[in-house]
Formats: sequence, structure tokens, C-alpha cells
Amino acid sequence: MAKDLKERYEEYKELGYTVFERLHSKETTDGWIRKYHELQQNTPRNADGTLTTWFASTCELAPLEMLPIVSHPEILDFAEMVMGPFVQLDNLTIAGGERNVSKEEARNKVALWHRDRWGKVPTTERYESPLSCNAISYMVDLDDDYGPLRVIPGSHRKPITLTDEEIFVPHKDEVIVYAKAGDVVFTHNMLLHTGTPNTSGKNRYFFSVYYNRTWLRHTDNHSGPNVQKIVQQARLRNDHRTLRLFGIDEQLEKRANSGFRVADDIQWAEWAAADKAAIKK
Ligand SMILES: O=C(O)CCC(=O)C(=O)O
Repeated sequence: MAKDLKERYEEYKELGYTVFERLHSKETTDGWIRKYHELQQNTPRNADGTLTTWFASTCELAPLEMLPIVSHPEILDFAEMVMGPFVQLDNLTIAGGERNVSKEEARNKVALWHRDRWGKVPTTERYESPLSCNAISYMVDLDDDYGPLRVIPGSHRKPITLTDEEIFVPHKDEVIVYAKAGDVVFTHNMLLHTGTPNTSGKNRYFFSVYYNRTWLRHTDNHSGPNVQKIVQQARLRNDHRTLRLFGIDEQLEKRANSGFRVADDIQWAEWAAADKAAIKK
């Protein structure tokens, strides 16, 4: 049975990630792969003649296909549980063309251990809510050839540091995640994680749907005409959650100075419910 969001939240606090299995259908992920190639065809080649293999500001490039990904209700409900109703799209990046390497070259290698943007090395083992989260969304079934995701569970609460050599090799405490097409691995920005080199000879497609808090700057450009159209429509519906995704947080002033007399989890749930109730039908 699928976990409910409360169970996920407990798991996330403990491990630093949770996997939403088969959140997206095969039809949907195959559609994203087609879109990736369409974007590639419509983008000028790099100076060295190669094709672009990853795209940022993807909501502007393909709003119809991308808005449902970034505003998936279950993912946004969870992101709001984790960071409060302060969830902004930092960047939506689609990747598919990581270099394929030989099995020999890939032996005992990982891509690169890292914590994510806006992160830090933890200074306390107590759980702290993150400034940003990554909803890593896979479009192929990761196996040993495609290269699985690797995570160090609990590293969002542990001051683990790694040397320049250690970032490229498996870690003794790692867990290997063979995510499938349609799965979304939702991570804490202080979780150490890495991909694994791709030896499949095929494209390893995934999205990084990266959310941060609305008072931080965002990495994607949200001022283009396509995103601005989404913003205008959200204004007409009085849809604060969608506005926030694209950097407009009209309640920030009061919520960021609320007095903090109620536990965050309770306060955040109340605000999130009020935002949902305020949407014009
Ligand atoms: O390649 C992967 O599976 C992980 C991607 C990743 O590390 C990231 O998006 O930060």
C-alpha cells in the first residue's frame, strides 16, 4: 500500500529522502523523452558541434508539459509539509545525455557525491527542515548499466565530509536506489547522493525538479512570456501556491514574521489549507 504523506515525512526526517514509486505513468515519461529530443532538435548546437544534453528553465521552454510536473499535487503537498508553504521552483532541469562510459572505466566509480544547492554540511544530528529539496524524477528504469542513484541515508543529519578522491567512489554507508521510470526520489538538500556512470550505451533521462524557499533567489528565469502566462492565470484563480512556484509570495511578509508561537508543522498545515480554500472555483 502506498505510504501516506505523514509516514513519508517521518521517513524523510530519518533518512533524508523518500521514494514516490510510479508517480508518473509510462505514457507520461515517454512523452517527456520525446519532448527532450524535440528541445534538442530546436536548440542551436554547441560551439564544438555537439547537441545540448541538458536544459534549464524548462517551464518556459515547454510550459504545457512541464507545469504538471512541477505542480504535481502530491509532490507539492509533501514539499509544503517539509518546507512550509514557501515552495518556489528554483530550477527545472532535464538531463538525458550524460556521457556513456565503458564498464571498465565505470568499475568501482560513482558520478560525484554531493549535497545539493543551498545546502551545508550538517552541524547537528537533530533534523532541520531544508532550504531546498530535489524531486529527482526518472524516465528510465535504472539498472546497473544505466547506473543507479546512490544515497547515504541520514547524511542530512551527519557532518560527513568527503575528500576529492572519495567523491568518485562508492561509500561504505551508501544505499543503492534502482529507481524506475515514473519514480520520484524526493531528497533533503543536505543528503549526500550521486548518480552512477552510465554504461548502457543509451540515454539516461531524468529531471531535477528543484524547489527552494520563496525568500531565496531562483535559478531558472521565471520572467519569460510562457511562465508569465501561468502566473497571470494563477492570479485570476487566486492560486497562491502556483504564484509562489514562480517566485511571487504575497503572504511572505506576514508569514515570515508570524511571531512563531505555534509549532511549524501545525502552522504550515494551517497556512497550506487556507491557500487551498482561497482558490476561486
Ligand atoms: O544522476 C542521478 O541519478 C542523480 C542526480 C543528482 O544527483 C541531482 O540531480 O542532484
